[in-house]
Amino acid sequence: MKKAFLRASAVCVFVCLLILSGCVTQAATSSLGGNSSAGSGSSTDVVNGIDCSTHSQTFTMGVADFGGYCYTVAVNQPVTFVDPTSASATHFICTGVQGVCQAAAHAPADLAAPGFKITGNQQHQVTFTTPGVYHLTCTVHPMMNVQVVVK
Ligand SMILES: [Cu+2]
Repeated sequence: MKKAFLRASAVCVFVCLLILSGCVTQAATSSLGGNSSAGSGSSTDVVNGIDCSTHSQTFTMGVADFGGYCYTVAVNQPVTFVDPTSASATHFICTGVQGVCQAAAHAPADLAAPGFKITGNQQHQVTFTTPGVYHLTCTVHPMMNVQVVVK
């Protein structure tokens, strides 16, 4: 009798876990769900209230790209960061917001604190290997922020 009860509750726990893991998977998918229709060429590719429909594998330092915009990049394809204009500027680019580095799961190692250094007329490439939404900032210029959707 007691054994049967234990077995029944074990089955219940198993079923509950199955249901729960289904919920978690669904939540993780829906957090990126806004992008899933982008393949159709729709221009309503909005993530966190920012239009991310522009695809770019090149990011220019400064307001041009780091002025709070959002870009979509391809997974496993190098993203090039360049500063072609401000010869004397130095930037440290990391995952985070408003000049503060924050660890981001699955982000390229170069983007971990303190970030990679880039100066005028230099280039630096990083490759995102995991789809998701990443926030990048510059620790030298807290106003430099850009959102990257990798897919
Ligand atoms: Cu900067």
